[in-house]
Amino acid sequence: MADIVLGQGSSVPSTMRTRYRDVGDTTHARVEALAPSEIHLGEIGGRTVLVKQNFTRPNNATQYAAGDVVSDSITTPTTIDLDGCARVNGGRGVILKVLMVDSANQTTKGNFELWVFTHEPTIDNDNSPWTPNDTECGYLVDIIPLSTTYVGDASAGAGGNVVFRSDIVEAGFTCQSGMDRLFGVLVVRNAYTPLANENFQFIVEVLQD
Ligand SMILES: [Ca+2]
Ligand SMILES: [Ca+2]
Repeated sequence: MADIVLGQGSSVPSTMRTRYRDVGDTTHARVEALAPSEIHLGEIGGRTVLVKQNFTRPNNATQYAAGDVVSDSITTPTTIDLDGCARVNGGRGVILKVLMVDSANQTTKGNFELWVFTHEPTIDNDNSPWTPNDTECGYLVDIIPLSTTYVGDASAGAGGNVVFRSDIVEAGFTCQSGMDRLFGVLVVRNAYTPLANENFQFIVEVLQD
């Protein structure tokens, strides 16, 4: 005889799947197994991933004022989309740390913050003041100062690079339904003179639930 399978929605719990396996002639052995689901066995403390994204700022070297947004356009800027922060859509996790690799090694370093949201805010144009509204701020995960700088290649300007490192963050989040993404906005807090087409790479360490 063939195996007999009792799937979800029958007389077994929705998380289980029961199979009566044919072990010869008219005899069946009952086998219980977990149905395909989000249940994990033997996993302790979630798992840690590095979420990466980058953007290139506009082709100008216009000095920023404190409080300006650093973004990818002076007319149609986009947020820093951090895909895969959660393991599943609507999932949860904790941001542990952020590294930002700046393609330019300027003499006066930028003093940057990464604002992280669960819902996409309206990002301001590059080199314009950052103006999140009250509703948008209600979706903040954290504001992460990129407070420590490490010079990589010490060549001046475009020939060099600098790594900005946050302190330990520990910012918990729940992604909005249907998304595993968080949204970032880079804000500068000093008068920073950038390079044209300066690139910013983000490496976000996330402990996923
Ligand atoms: Ca460089
Ligand atoms: Ca400005």
